[in-house]
Amino acid sequence: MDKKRIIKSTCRMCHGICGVNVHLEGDRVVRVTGDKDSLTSKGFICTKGAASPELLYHPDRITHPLRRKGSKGDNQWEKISWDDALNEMAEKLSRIKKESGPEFFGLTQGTGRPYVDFASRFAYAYGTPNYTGIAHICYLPRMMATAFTLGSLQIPVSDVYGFGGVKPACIMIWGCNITELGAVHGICSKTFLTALKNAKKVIVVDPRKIGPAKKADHWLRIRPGADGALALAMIHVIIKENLFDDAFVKNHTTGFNKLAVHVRPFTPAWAAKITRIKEEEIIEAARTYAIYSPASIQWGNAIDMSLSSFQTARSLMILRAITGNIDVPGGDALWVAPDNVKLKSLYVNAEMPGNLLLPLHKYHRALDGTKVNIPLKLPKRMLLKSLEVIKNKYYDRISKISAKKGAIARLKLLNRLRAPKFPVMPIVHPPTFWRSIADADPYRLRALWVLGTNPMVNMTNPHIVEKALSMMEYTVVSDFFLTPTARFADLFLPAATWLEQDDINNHLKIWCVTARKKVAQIGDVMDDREVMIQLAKRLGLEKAFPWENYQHFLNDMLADTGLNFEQFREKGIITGKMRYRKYEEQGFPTPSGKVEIFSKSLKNLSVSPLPVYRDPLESLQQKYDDKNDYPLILSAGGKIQHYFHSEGRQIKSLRKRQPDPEVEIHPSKAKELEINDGDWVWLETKKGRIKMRAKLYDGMDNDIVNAQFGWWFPEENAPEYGWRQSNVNILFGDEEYDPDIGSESLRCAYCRIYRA
Ligand SMILES: Nc1nc2c(c(=O)[nH]1)N[C@H]1C(S)=C(S)[C@@H](COP(=O)(O)OP(=O)(O)OC[C@H]3O[C@@H](n4cnc5c(=O)[nH]c(N)nc54)[C@H](O)[C@@H]3O)O[C@H]1N2
Ligand SMILES: Nc1nc2c(c(=O)[nH]1)N[C@H]1C(S)=C(S)[C@@H](COP(=O)(O)OP(=O)(O)OC[C@H]3O[C@@H](n4cnc5c(=O)[nH]c(N)nc54)[C@H](O)[C@@H]3O)O[C@H]1N2
Ligand code: SF4
Ligand SMILES: [Mo]
Repeated sequence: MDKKRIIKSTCRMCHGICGVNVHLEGDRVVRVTGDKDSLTSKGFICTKGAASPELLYHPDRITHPLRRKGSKGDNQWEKISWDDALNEMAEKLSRIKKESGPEFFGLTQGTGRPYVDFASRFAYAYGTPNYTGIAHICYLPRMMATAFTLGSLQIPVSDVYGFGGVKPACIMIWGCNITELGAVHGICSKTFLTALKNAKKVIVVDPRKIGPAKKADHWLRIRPGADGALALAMIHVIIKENLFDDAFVKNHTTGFNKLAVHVRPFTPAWAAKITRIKEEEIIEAARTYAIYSPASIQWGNAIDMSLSSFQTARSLMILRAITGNIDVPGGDALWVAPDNVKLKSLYVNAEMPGNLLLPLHKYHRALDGTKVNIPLKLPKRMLLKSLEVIKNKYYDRISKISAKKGAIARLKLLNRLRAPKFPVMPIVHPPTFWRSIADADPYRLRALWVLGTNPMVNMTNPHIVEKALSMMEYTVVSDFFLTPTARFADLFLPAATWLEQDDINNHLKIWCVTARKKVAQIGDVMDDREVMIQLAKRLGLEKAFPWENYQHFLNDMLADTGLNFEQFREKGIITGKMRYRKYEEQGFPTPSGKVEIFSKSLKNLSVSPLPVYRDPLESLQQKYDDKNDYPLILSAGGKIQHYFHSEGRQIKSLRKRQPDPEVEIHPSKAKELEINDGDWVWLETKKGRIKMRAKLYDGMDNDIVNAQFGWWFPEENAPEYGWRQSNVNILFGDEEYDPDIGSESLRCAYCRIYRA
């Protein structure tokens, strides 16, 4: 019989926070279970994590590089070697750089996956500003709000571990479904649930009666898209009733008096009309949040998808600040990363994303810059010279003093160079990126690397994505499977899954790094980071990728710990030394050294320096003169428990749990429309319609429908894989965007629904 072994590792079927035991029989991974000894997850494992071996051994996985045969999009391939694949790609990229300039290459990625530390670094080192992803609707609005308020790219996180001996007395869950999803942005749901049980007061802000809402002290059943109004009204109440933390406000914030005047009109009565939450409930919840201390806000992705994503996130940061909850035990923690591991998190290690590798004058050519076609006006030499000075200063500051100050400084600088449409968007705006390829405006990219993302399903306006992909001269896709996106590749690079990776797992989990261990190798798959290191050699980018191979990179990251990767694997975890109230000694890394309630930096970018609210329904109403034809409010997204985004539909155990795409509809509305539970229905907006299964759900208002996102059907015919049938993003075309950061209102749109 094959020898049985258990290897401890870190799961990566989502953002990766759970410690797991990988069970092997001989060389075969037979099971993955939760690790009771894990400090982050205490034995938890979700269905996705447990399905990891199914992903590893899936028969549809592509395990060798493929080159397109036949015409683009036909899904006809020939197997080639890695050497051929990398040589071809390097040759192509070198040629394009020489003929047209590096900006004619673009790179797009998905949410944080293991490759995340390398992707932007690769693009910037190559010399293109055209790096993008999905961040405008995921995390970035909250991250940039943190940058402009605390001066830091490090987002405060609910102190669920209670390292300071105190856990939150009050937890406000805002647009976040962590208890169902398994893990959200670096917190495991089990750890969160323990903290939740411990809290004296729980507030839930969600249009749906999610698990914790059932027992919450306040369930604020908010109308979708109205979060910004509620947040402002809560600030109003807390200031009016003198419930703020006087000492913290006095000593550690700027602009409080301006805020107090600014929020006067944002009364609970004003917000009640917009949010559908009773005035009294708003007041009571604000009191609870302010009085029960320490309090923390567990915020979620719903905030990132409105027409005031950035501003709402600013309001929530301000709520945290004026109640004195930032960086205190049991409040909203700012983790201390292990200080001797070079690779902490890209959010605290500003070197890793490689922003500084891009020559400044190249920013000028970004696809979403309004200046792109205008020649630099100042004598070019002079301008570039002064920019070099700023850049050097900036380099220095960013690496030596703090990544945080650098973030704002960088953005301001980029704004001067790029004049982007969305002033607080630090990378190319994704919808504009795709539109620009389709329209060749301001110019058409010649080569594109789609690295671990499926934009045909996760992007709004997917018809434009399709058009863009079909027009590209040369597209490389890195993935595990052939997807509706990969179909358009000229070159397909098969990626390693987490069971095939060694890693210093760092993503977001910044009070520790944990080990991930390679236990298998299927076919010729390769870690995306090894791919980039090997490509860098061929492209002369060794300065940015100075490692012989990926193993050397890992050892380099650990060099100051006294451990090599093997030893780290044995140890399993390196933790930072948690300290709270760091601001008392070092202030906040903002220009003023304080929490910037009023932000001059924003004012300089022509962004409201105090938080405001924009109602998506108001602007939608102007466009819908036939509003009666689309009488329901659509929340289009929300993550699915058993899948990570558009992944996993080919994994049997997961598909069994969630076989069909679902749209939730209130039973009374369903009755009115003669829809039964489980019926196939058409869900339609002005932009298109899709088919989903109706799921009757009474935990929300009767004019709201809530649709899943991420659907395509790997079992259906290639090359389309049914991507048009149930893809919720078909319902969104050219949208109105949040003017600050470019997000779409995906949680609040008008729709109608009827039996198919
Ligand atoms: N299982 C699983 N886990 C995941 C992921 C996954 O795909 N699957 N994805 C990961 C990623 S990248 C992300 S971004 C996170 C996202 O995870 P979360 O931050 O939890 O966000 P969502 O699940 O998108 O939505 C959270 C909640 O928002 C509510 N909601 C809908 N509209 C509104 C609104 O207008 N206002 C408010 N306040 N609430 C609203 C929904 O009812 C839902 O309960 O999850 C991560 N974890
Ligand atoms: N309407 C609507 N749209 C949304 C959302 C919503 O709520 N509503 N949510 C948004 C959010 S929050 C996010 S984060 C995005 C998600 O967008 P993405 O993060 O891009 O997720 P996927 O669409 O699943 O595409 C990821 C692809 O990468 C592959 N993959 C997985 N891991 C690796 C790896 O390590 N290496 C490589 N090379 N490939 C890998 C998978 O097989 C899959 O095909 O979608 C966004 N789009
Ligand atoms: S929550 Fe994420 S990290 Fe944890 S077991 Fe599930 S997929 Fe793995
Ligand atoms: Mo996300």
